Amino acid sequence: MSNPVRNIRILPFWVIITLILLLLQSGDIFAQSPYKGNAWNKVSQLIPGRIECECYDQGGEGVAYHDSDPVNNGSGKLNPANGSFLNEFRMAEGVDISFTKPNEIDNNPFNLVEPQMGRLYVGWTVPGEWINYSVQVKKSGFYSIGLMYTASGDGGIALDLDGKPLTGEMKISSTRNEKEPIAWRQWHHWNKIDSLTVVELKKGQHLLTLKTVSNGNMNYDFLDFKLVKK
Ligand SMILES: [Ca+2]
Ligand SMILES: [Ca+2]
Repeated sequence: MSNPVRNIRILPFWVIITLILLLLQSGDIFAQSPYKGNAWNKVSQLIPGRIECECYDQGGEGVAYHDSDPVNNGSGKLNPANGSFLNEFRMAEGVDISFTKPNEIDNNPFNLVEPQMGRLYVGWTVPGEWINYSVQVKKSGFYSIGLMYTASGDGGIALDLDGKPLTGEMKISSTRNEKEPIAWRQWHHWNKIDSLTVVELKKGQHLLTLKTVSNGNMNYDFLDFKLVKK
C-alpha cells in the first residue's frame, strides 16, 4: 500500500512540473513584455505633422525614455520652480527640458534660423539617451524628417520605429560659432534642417524613438514629418 502522506507531497511537485512545461510550450515566459508607456496626455502626436520633443511619452525612466541622470537640469533647476508652466514643465522627470528665452539668449545674432520664444525643448543630451513618442500615422507614404535644433559641435541622432531601426545615424551639423563671445550661448544657436532623410511609414499607431547617438550637446525642439510621396 502506498503511503498517503508521501502521495500528498508528490502531487504538488507534478503540478508544478506540468505548469512549467505548459509555460515553456506557450512561449509566454520568453515573449517580450508589451510597451508600458503611453502618449503624453493620452494623445498620440500626428504624422504628417510636428512631433514636439518635450511631449515624449509618459511611463518614466527605462520605459518612456532613458536619461543619463534622474534630475531635470532645466525645469525646476536652471529654470527654478516658480509656479509657471514653462519653468516647471515635467520637472519631476529625468529628461532635461528648457525653453527659448528673449534678451539675446535664444534670439541671438548667431541663429541660423530664428526660433519662436517660449518654445519648450529637450536639452543636455548625451549619447545613449533615448525618448519615446507614441505617434499616429494618418497616411501611408514617404516622409521627410526635419529638425529644429542647436548643436554645440557636430552630433548624431537616429530614429527607431516600433523597436527597429528606422534610420541609420544622421549627422546633425554644428551650430557652434567661433565668433560667439559668450561661452554658454554656444548651446543656443538655433537651426532647422528641413530634411534629414526620407522614410517610409505605414498608416496606423506606432512607437517612434529618438536616440542621441554621437556627441550630444544638442537641443531638440521638434521633428517635422512631411508627406513627400504616397
Ligand atoms: Ca536628466
Ligand atoms: Ca518643442
